Amino acid sequence: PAAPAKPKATHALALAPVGSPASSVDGFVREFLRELNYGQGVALSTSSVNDQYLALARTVRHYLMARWLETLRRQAETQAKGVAYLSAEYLLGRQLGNALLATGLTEIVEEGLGKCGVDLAALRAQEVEPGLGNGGLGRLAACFIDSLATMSVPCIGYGIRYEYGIFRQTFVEGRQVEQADSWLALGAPWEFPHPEAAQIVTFGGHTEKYTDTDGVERSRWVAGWKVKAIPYNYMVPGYQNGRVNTLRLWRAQATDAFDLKIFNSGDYEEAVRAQTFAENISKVLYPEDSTPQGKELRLQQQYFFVSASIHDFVNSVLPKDFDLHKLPDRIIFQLNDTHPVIGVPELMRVLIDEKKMDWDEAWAITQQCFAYTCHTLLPEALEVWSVDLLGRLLPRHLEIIYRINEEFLERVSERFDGDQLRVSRMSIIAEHPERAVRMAYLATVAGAKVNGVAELHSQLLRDKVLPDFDEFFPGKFTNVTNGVTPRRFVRLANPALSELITDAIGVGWLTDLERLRELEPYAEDEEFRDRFREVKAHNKRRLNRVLVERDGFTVDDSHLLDVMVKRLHEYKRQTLKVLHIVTEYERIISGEVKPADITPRTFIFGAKAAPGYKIAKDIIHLINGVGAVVNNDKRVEGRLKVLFPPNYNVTLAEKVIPAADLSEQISLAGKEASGTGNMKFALNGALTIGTDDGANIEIRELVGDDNFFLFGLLEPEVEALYAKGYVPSSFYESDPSLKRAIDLIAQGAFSDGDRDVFAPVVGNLLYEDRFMALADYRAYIDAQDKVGAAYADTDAWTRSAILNVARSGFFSSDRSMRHYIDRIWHTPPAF
Ligand code: B1H
Repeated sequence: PAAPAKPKATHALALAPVGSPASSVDGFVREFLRELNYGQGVALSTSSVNDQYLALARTVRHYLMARWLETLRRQAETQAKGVAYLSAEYLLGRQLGNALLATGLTEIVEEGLGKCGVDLAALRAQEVEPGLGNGGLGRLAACFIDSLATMSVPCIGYGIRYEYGIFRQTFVEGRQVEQADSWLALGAPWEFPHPEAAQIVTFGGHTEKYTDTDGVERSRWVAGWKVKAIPYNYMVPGYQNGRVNTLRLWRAQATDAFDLKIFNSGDYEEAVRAQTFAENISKVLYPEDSTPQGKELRLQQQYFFVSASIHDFVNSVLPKDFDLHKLPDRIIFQLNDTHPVIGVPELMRVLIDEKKMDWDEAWAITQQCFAYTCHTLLPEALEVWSVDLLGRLLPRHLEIIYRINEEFLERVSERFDGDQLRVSRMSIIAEHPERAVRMAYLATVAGAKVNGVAELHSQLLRDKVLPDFDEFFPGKFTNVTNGVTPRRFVRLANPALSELITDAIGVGWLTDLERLRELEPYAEDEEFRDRFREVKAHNKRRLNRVLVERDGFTVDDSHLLDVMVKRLHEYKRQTLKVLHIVTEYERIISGEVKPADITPRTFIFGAKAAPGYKIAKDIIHLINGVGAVVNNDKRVEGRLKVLFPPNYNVTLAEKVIPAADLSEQISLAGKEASGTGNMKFALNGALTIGTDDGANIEIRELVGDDNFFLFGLLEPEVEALYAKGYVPSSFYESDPSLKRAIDLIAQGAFSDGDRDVFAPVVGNLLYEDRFMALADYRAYIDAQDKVGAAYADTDAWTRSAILNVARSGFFSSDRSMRHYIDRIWHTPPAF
């Protein structure tokens, strides 16, 4: 088929009516067997589960195809303004269930497969999720494109088709060991490669001045080497609305020049090495969440996908005769953090060097075509690229950045009377510790809007990180609080709760999540509460089945399920959670409490550590060490249990979150930009124990203080304590229960008596504790005691859980998208 980006033969496309093939059980069975026999080349009787899964995926694809082509046709016809979402990560999760939900085919498929003696659940389980992201940032991108499709807003997602996504985590003697994530190994039925629509991306070389044919003096980039970018398209179906948007991920390939070398140079080995070098660019996702390393390959990845995307959009998606002066009426490039910010000088280069625009024109257009979302406040997470590296890899872009900076600083100097301190503070180029480009500054100067991802985060961004810019660009900064897609995280992940909700308030809430408010009165309805509790218990039993099979763990549905799932990072404070568990354990073994007197709890952790993040890996080891001891100590009588299933990912999240009673959101105030797991838990009826941080604040405001366990320092108190001089050991000395917990760890109670194993973690807590776990310990333990007591009042707890669901509709990513559309993009629904 022709590349969908250029649907020329509209008459041919029109032959496929929307909704085809026939949506009947028999129609489905015909299609499925055809895919199995003629696509997969096997008979039903001899087919493997993987054959059946691939055939099913391709069959379901058929049902979306006509809608996809129709979406593209209408877009080509109307040229409606759309969003190009630029993101280095998309943490998509499994595709089959979502495609079935979007098409409304689940029942038909279940029945049809049943006729073939095939179990849909087994085929679902066969899918390996595309883990093309680290955590919240990548999952947010996936939620946003789902919402845009569901809201009929034109959007093309651009990113990288990593051959290896986020590593697969295993534990060996309690320590994290990483394995390559070969997500493509068993086939990739959801992707559509289009090698004929490849873009060329160049690197290196030098720039030179020349006199153009029109007599104008121009600069040009004489690049040193190039790679091919092959687009792989993925369907992004809206929820039962007939729209299918596109996600376009790029794969790096050597250009023909490399192949020629093989024949011409006679140096076969060298030629193949060159090929490997090119293909390395899309080989693997960097597994650092929030702490980017200044690695050359990473900059190559960033430029690779952004350059391919901008060229694709300008030269292939737009009609041939498109007047680029109107670009801002047609597209907004949304920068998902600083990773795609090299797109700013790239668009300038395309407009000036390739399209021969003059600087001022190009700059005016560029400033309207980009908007920037910041996802962090941690200083170590703010990306900078050394001038040395940038100049070597992208010499023309460095020139352009210099000029943008020069003109910007001139304006600053003019406005502030030559205030040199301010000028150097605001420079896009940092001078220390080395000359480097501050990507967040570049994005802020170029972006039409800059947004943070929760109220507190956006406020701190303006006040603490970019105050000079807020002053210089009034109105540029705004907030859009994150959201999550209710299709995946309520409807797909929690069918039992979804059914209960629909029984109570009817359909419609799934695309209008504020309607969950209508559940509020049901909190007082005893029968509803019973059913709600039964849903939780059902989800715990489902989780039990998954964990038994996956890891040999059991989950008791009478336990309070206390869950902390997120990337392992010191600021998120998994160690604080560990201190709570150790405290509970110590209370039992010291005889302070009888096991029978405590609320039985199962703690579930899920967390990957960046492979080079030593202390994070030590903390994983500690959690496993604590689990091994607590779970096997007879004195505990099974009243406490610590489970740490390895390789937490979207697939596991969909099973864990609906089963949870308690959601742990315990970052140090001011450090978690938003969090999105927090929203998923609340929407699934877990109560939150959390700090005054990120979107926790908005959750608490909405669900109400009575239905949320708040604890810990507030952000200004954190700042004040830092300023005063924080001495963690003073908390250790003055709180006997904290001292006992830390001493137990230090004495080797969780490491077979070996005092060295966890010494780095203990030492870090006592003498550094950058994220003030010890300062918040007492408040946390007290709050947890309240949780334990509250859970014992089953009815009151259930009431609170129902109110959490009823009052969390705000956290739909549809609402986030509405805000981006209204305040930033100005891209109304197309159809
Ligand atoms: C978030 C990142 C991130 N913020 C660098 N920053 C990365 C930074 O590969 N890297 O180098 C990867 C990821 N991720 C998260 O974004 C925030 O910590 C969360 O609080 C927030 O909810 C999420 C979505 O906005």
